[in-house]
Amino acid sequence: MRYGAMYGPDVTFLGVERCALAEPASFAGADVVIVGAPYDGGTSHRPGTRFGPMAIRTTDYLGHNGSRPSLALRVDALKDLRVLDAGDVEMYAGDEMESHAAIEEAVHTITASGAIPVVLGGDHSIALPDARGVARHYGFGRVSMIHFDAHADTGDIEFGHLYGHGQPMRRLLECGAIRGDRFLQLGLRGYWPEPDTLDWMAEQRMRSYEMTEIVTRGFDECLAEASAIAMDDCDGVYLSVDVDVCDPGHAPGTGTPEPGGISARQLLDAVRGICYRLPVVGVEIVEVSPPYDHAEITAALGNRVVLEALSGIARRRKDAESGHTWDPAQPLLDGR
Ligand SMILES: [Mn+2]
Repeated sequence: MRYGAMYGPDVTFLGVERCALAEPASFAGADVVIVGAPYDGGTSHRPGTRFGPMAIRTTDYLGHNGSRPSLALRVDALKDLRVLDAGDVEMYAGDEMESHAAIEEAVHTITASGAIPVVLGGDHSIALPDARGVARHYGFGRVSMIHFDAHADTGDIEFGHLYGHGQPMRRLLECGAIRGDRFLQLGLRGYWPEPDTLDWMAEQRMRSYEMTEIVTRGFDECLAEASAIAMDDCDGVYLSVDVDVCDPGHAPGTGTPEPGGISARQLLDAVRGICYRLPVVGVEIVEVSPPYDHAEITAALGNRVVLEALSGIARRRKDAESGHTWDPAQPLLDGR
């Protein structure tokens, strides 16, 4: 079933064709299936990400016509790939266990069909069922994690429970879905978590690029190093984008803003490059909270994160067929 109009009209991402996860024939042969997870019961501070999926789907000044030709990559991801939108997974207000179970089943169903799931959050608690759903298909420990965020999201017990939006990464390691030494975090900053949590992360051999390191060494160098680690003895990469990795000036509509982040431009280039260079098997964009947004800045960024990911994947497949390779950080001047 589709969730319908509870959090907005039952429209699709920029007008792509719809499908229904209960009807396998409707998404057979899809390259990418977009699905909304309007869950914000894991939020610790400002709520509202349940309105994220609809805002990410529709915030765009161009016609919602199922076509987005990339100026930079010379692909039209929504046409070159078969991209479908399965609507929103039904969420159970106040029940994170049942809600997370429904998300995990949806993501696993998409992955098992051979398509790449692109999950529109929702708060970051959904990273646990999202990445687990992918790992159940590829094998626990076989998919690495590249995680953009201001926060490590490795808390243990927060507000008396285990499954809030500050804890999914610890739960993913504990259950074995993702290996600690293939867990790459970029953009951390601020005043959380506590030292005991940092100690636990170090014991797990997680690699976190705090903003000071990114500024000192350069974002591209950190990304290249993280990408190399991600591809060492793993079969695919799960890409988790918390929009609060960007500076609040570039992404004000989010629950736990932390000053001093990367720019929207840096995030889009990073997502594009990762999806072009690496075998990405799942993507999520989380923590877009429209009630705290201004002028749709954050929703528009979320929309473009999805498009950069899809365009990178489309260009990767096109070049794999033709044998061309190029540096997606460089302008594409020959127009191929
Ligand atoms: Mn997060």
